[in-house]
Amino acid sequence: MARAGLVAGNWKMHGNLEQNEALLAKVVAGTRALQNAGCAVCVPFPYLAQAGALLSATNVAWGAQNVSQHEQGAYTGEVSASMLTDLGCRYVIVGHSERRAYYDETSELVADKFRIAQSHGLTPILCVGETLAQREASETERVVAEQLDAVINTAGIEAIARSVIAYEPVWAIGTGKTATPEQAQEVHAFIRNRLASNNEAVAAKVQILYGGSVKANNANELFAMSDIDGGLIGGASLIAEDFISICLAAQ
Ligand code: G2H
Repeated sequence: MARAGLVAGNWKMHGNLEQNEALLAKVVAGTRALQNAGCAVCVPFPYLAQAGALLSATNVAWGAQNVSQHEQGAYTGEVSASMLTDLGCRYVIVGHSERRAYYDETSELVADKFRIAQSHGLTPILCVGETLAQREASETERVVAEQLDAVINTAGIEAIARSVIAYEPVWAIGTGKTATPEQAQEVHAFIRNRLASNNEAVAAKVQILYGGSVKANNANELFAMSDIDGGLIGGASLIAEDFISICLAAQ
């Protein structure tokens, strides 16, 4: 890999205090010797303080899975970027396909979340990806470009260098259907080339992760591709041994 690797766990809506403690203790121990790659966990909001307490003196960073587009105010149930920095978050996922699909998050809203996260010093992990119907209609590049361009138009191309991009084909998420390394590489290269047409230095620097049914037994071949810098890991991030193996594959 031309860039340092990164593996981020996306716990989604899983966990409890007892399980989290056991999982994080194993992840810390198993990734202690990680070289030239980072490891992070994006946990549900209620467990951010626990993650901070258990991870603050370790190599494992932590973050959230969503953030409000507003600074503060009467937005019942929302969590602001400054609250995330208060809790020591380094990362926040924005634009995950589950939020786009189930909570009607548009690319413009995702761009606003991206921008406010960065303005508070957080590193957004921007998720992009097409549905199966869009892939079958040969719309993958159009969809990914639209999702990417919304953020570039709002935050500027230089902002992309201070973010992480995750390509997550919706048809591969939690389905057990992983994109082949070649399919993933093709879209990663498209993303990097599109960024390069705006700013080559930004394109060369930004980490682009693959997400969608990454497992311990397919991480090596995915991460061997030249434009895949690591992974955003859902289900397998809840199993310590599997998540550690995936982190080690990103070195
Ligand atoms: C995609 C991924 C993590 P999974 O959503 O963001 O989940 O690895 O379970 O497909």
